[in-house]
Amino acid sequence: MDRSLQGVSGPGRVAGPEEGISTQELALAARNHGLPLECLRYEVTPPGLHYVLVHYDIPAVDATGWELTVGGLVHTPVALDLAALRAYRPVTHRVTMECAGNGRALLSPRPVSQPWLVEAVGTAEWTGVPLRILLDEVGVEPGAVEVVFTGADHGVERGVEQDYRRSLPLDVALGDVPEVLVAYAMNGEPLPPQHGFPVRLVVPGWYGMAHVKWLRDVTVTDTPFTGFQQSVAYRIRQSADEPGAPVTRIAPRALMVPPGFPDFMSRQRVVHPGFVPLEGRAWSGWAPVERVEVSADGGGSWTDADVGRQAGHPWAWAAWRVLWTATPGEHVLTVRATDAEGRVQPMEQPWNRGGFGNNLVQQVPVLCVST
Ligand SMILES: Nc1nc2c(c(=O)[nH]1)N[C@H]1C(S)=C(S)[C@@H](COP(=O)(O)O)O[C@H]1N2
Ligand SMILES: [Mo]
Repeated sequence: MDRSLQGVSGPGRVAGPEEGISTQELALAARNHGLPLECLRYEVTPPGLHYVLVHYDIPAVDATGWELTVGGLVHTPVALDLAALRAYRPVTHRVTMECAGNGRALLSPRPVSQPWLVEAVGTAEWTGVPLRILLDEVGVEPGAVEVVFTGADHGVERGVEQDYRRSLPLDVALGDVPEVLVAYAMNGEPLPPQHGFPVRLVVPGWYGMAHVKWLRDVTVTDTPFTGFQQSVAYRIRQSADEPGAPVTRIAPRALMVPPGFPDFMSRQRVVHPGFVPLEGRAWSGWAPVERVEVSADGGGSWTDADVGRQAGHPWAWAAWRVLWTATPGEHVLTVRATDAEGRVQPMEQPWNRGGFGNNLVQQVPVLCVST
């Protein structure tokens, strides 16, 4: 038996044609839960219903004695405790966050990893200090190119022992659209342990991996960060041997509150004939969602849904709604979002080895039965 880390931590791979979900993938799915899709009905996701993704363990972090260090290529490095962070003027952003691997388990072939269907999304009100305010205060020195964020969690991935660590380009870290937050509250309460207590990064519009939880250090650097979560993971690749492109902002996606009622085991949706209101949420990390269309015939014809923007919340999902007339028989409902920059969800799966950023349209089979 291989006693090195490689023995417990294999390379990334794609499932074989007939390979079902493994017990390892099930273990990940049981730890990392999604948003029950009926809870798309809430504009702000209630506590406990927001999706969770944790690579290693939820670390034990004691708020007493906890400090966030901000240093590297700066004039005056600082260490800030929670009281020091709370002393800044608090800023709140309502942000829809989605895991870059959302939709992965529906891909064919299936990348073997956290097996999300489509439910790795949630919207929360995050409160904290804008990162640019902290960086202005410590004084970023000339020659800085990136900012590296380190979490308090530690583990092994693909044979590499590591702290969870990601970077942002300096212009993104200092930007005000989106405004990156060092957040200490979620929906007005201290962060729950699974969402990064006591402090996490929030990068509105970007996929989840950028929002480093259990944040303990911020370091300004003069070279691009090449750590595991930046250069190995979270790259869009067709083959294992290419460097790939980094995963950044969230591609547009619309999801539907599953109509009617479900079967316990199969989750098959059942409705009765007549008017069935269809509703859900749609988002894009690039631009506001401008259009949501629904098809009841597999994409042959489309009906525009009413889209309600959240005034004052540019980083939060939009509600959509349309009325469908159900007739007895089997139907497949499809929903498709388009953002203001013309990005539209594809009808064919966008595939890459990690299953990142794929935003295939959602398809919901519905059985309509007479009462
Ligand atoms: N320190 C740390 N930060 C992390 C992660 C992690 O495992 N460790 N997971 C990332 C990923 S992949 C996602 S999708 C989001 C999930 O955030 P949530 O669990 O609050 O929804 O956190 C990100 N931040
Ligand atoms: Mo993620």
